[in-house]
Amino acid sequence: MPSQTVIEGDGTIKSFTDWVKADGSTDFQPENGRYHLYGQHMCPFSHRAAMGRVLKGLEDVISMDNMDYALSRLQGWKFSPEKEGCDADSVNGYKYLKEAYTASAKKLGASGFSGTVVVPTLYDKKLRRIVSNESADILRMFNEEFNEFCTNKELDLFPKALRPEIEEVEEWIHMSIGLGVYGPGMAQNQKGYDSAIKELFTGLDRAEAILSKNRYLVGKQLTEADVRLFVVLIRFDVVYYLWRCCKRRIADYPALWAYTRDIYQTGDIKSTVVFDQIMKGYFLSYYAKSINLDNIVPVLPELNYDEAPNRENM
Ligand SMILES: N[C@@H](CCC(=O)N[C@@H](CS)C(=O)NCC(=O)O)C(=O)O
Repeated sequence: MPSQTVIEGDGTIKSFTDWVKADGSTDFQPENGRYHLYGQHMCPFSHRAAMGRVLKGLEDVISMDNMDYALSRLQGWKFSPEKEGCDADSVNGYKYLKEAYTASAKKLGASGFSGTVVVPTLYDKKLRRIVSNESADILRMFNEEFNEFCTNKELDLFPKALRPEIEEVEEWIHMSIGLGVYGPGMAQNQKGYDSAIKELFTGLDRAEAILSKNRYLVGKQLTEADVRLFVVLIRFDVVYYLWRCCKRRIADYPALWAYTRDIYQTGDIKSTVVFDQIMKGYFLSYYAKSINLDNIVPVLPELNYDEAPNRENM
């Protein structure tokens, strides 16, 4: 079957956009042990995939390696098994993730890869190529396509009846919060900073209003919209707040704070939140270079994510 990954006019590939499908409509059948996730705990997008994997009970079905947290501008993501909590490439033995991208592009007949090498990356060990490097798609594949093998079939993060509403909520959350948290830190002048802060906190106030009346963003159940908001909220007070998003902490919003703890304490989600790597990742990667020239990782703020959320009856 033809690959959905596009070879651009210049002969290169910019992103991998294939899908694992249980209905046999693509070359990528769900199989136990066939797929591998390259991720990094610092990254909120990678965290979406890691949460999907754990929530659906796919830890034994889809293997995973955690990259070095210190993302380098020149080399990109690398494997540093000598660092605590970081893995070697258990599939290909590569040193850099870009090697998997180049080899996969060549395998597809392209001259090379010209996009950004990102985490998360979903890799097929059987066809020896990348399937997808888009977290939103990987989360949906984990949710829907591996039900034959996962331990939590019943959980549906993207139920048909709620799809339009989920997509609508995700759109504004992505723009004003998911991307919005980078605006204040990256602003280059006061005017840009002021408008970035306004957009971000308007989004957070909107989420607070919804979550003060509802346990979850959409319907009465956990959906992918919650996954996508949670990965930002759990990083907010320990990273983004320190990156000039300092009007208010999540811990100062009653509903957002309780909601963050509620999701943190759901299933095994806690195991996907590695604060040490989140802090190191943000403060030692090239992202931080403009505001943290000295490679100092600040202390983890004292916040009790294990405190009871008391939201079960909402
Ligand atoms: N659209 C991608 C974005 C993923 C992404 O931007 N990941 C960042 C880390 S948080 C990355 O790998 N950046 C690599 C770089 O900037 O060199 C997705 O959602 O999967």
